[in-house]
Amino acid sequence: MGLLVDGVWHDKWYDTKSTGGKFKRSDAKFRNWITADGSPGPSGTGGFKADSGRYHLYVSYACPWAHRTLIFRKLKNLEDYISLSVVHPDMLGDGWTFATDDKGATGDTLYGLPFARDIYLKADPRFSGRVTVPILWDKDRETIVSNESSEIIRMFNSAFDTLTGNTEDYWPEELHDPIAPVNDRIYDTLNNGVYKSGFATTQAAYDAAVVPLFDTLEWLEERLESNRYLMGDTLTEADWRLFTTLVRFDPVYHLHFKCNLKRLIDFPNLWAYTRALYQMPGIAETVNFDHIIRHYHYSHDSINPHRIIPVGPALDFTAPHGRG
Ligand SMILES: N[C@@H](CCC(=O)N[C@@H](CS)C(=O)NCC(=O)O)C(=O)O
Repeated sequence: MGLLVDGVWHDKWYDTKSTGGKFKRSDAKFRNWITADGSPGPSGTGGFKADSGRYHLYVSYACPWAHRTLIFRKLKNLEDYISLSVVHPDMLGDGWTFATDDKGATGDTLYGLPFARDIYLKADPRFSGRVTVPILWDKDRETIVSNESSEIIRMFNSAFDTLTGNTEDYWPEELHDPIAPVNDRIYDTLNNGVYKSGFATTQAAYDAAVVPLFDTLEWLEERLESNRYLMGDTLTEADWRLFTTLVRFDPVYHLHFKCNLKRLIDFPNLWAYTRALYQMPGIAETVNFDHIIRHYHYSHDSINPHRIIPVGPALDFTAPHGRG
């Protein structure tokens, strides 16, 4: 685990000293958008036109943020249009690597480079910041289009529609307003909340994260009692953003990140909803529990110094969900 400063790699854990024990996630630095015609998106510069074979996605199967982009690549039939590399699940002193000695880790199928940081350095030899996945790469301009998952999924949602003919819309115009506060609460208290809980280095920072986290789970449990999806009958990006955290909850966050007031399976609606999403066509193929469980327990030696990988829990994501 580390970061680049002026193009030089430093093997350093997150700094929580300056924040009273709190984990603070830094903002993604590459914020351009692929658009249908190459015009600029909401941020960054233009010139990234949707095209077949031009873009490459670097992901970790373990990472919930990268997982969102894998799901959208699948849902929007982009697999033949956007190529893929998968990093090794172990993220140690060199950060994410392209080692291939683990099933599912593909190596850097584009350039054969050893480390994910080399992709950042190829885009900007003086890059400063964390080397995170997902990375959306432009093979033509040899640069990073974006390393922000919430924006990558919106590009995937619509930019390639005329090429693929897939016009399914997970961010429909009329739901932009209602989706925003739901995304915000889920991001802050749950998607990022599990990390704030798990990476806290003081009791106060942990308490401040874990209490709102379970409040949000209770709120969602109630919402899903009378709603099939977060926005009622329409399946949206809000559901997929939630799903990648829920699917990791019992295998990782409950034990490793100390989010243990309850398990996901103790919330009947949330658990059935998670199974319903898992069972949608193609989704199970994007979920790699071996990488998920291995990555967290093996990589975070300040939390799990002996790197023992827990045996469970035994969960059946394929059990009937009964949600229509
Ligand atoms: N804002 C980014 C966050 C991505 C992120 O933090 N990914 C984690 C993996 S789950 C990572 O690569 N961490 C490496 C690090 O922080 O050094 C996004 O949503 O795309």
